[in-house]
Amino acid sequence: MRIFYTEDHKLRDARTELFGGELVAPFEAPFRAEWILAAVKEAGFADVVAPTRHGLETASKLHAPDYLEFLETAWARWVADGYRGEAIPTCFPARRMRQHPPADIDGALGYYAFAAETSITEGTYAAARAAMDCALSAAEHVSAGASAAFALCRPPGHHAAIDLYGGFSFLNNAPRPPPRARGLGAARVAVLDVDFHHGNGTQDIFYGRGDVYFASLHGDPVDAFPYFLGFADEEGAGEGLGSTKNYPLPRGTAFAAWSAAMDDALHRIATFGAEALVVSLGVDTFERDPISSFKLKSEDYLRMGERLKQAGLPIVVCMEGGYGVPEIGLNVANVLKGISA
Ligand code: Q9C
Ligand code: ZN
Repeated sequence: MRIFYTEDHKLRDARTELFGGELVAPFEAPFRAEWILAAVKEAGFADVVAPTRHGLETASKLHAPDYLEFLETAWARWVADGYRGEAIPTCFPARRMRQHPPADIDGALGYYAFAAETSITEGTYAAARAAMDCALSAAEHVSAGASAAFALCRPPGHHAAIDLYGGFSFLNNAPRPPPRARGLGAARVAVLDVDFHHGNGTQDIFYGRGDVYFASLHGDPVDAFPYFLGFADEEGAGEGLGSTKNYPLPRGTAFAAWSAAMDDALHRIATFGAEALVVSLGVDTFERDPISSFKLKSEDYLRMGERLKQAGLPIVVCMEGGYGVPEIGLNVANVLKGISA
């Protein structure tokens, strides 16, 4: 399985994350991609290539133009206003307030953020573009006939919505239907999001579309980030009605219950008639993940990969979350091994 990776992910190296009332060293940091790359190489995946640089054509179909312009210019605007720390929003257009982007960068941050933990820094936009390049290149590789590809995306993308960032995500990396499939016209693609957190961004982008099925297994938003989306009664809207499926799961969920939910999701994806599968792979479902509460074990990720392979579809795996512990590398390698078996 080919792996798409670029050192440009290191351009995303924030000093601060707002956590527990303190500015701490971010959980989403460069060591993650380095550990994952080392582990997949160790596991025998030697075909590691740099992504092709892409323009904003695909991003423009997923995100609003004003949002893309905001991301590209936010850091320069923040510095120009004389702020000395990293860019963190402080004021949000909450209930009964006006939804419009202010000219002031401090206000614009709040308008485009749905969460405040994620600082914007000098290299953030360039790194997010590079992550998107990995996802696009992996999708193109699968379109050219490969049965699977792994985009080692960093920063992650599944929380990035049409015009919102947060949850360590800026540009959505997940929804990259292989152009071959799109070219068929009747193309149907499924995104299966197995990160511990609900993929609110991906859901938002495809909520009204009937040609993309979105299924997410995640910590129940009653007690897990992103708190305000990912409930079982969200099923899509308009042409997309019935094309969104959420599996909110309780704290402490282990592989037996988790994999039963994944089986249900894959059956629905088969019924939907998907021709390609995009997997938003977070390994923050691991039992020792520092910010999550599921109980998956390293060997469970092998079973996960084997079950994904059984779907019998071309697979684009995009890296999302998974934090803190060395096992993130092994866990990702095990998923890839299962898919390749
Ligand atoms: N007390 C991804 O895994 N902070 N993003 C949660 C919990 C944000 C996770 C705080 C977690 C974002 C891609
Ligand atoms: Zn996550």
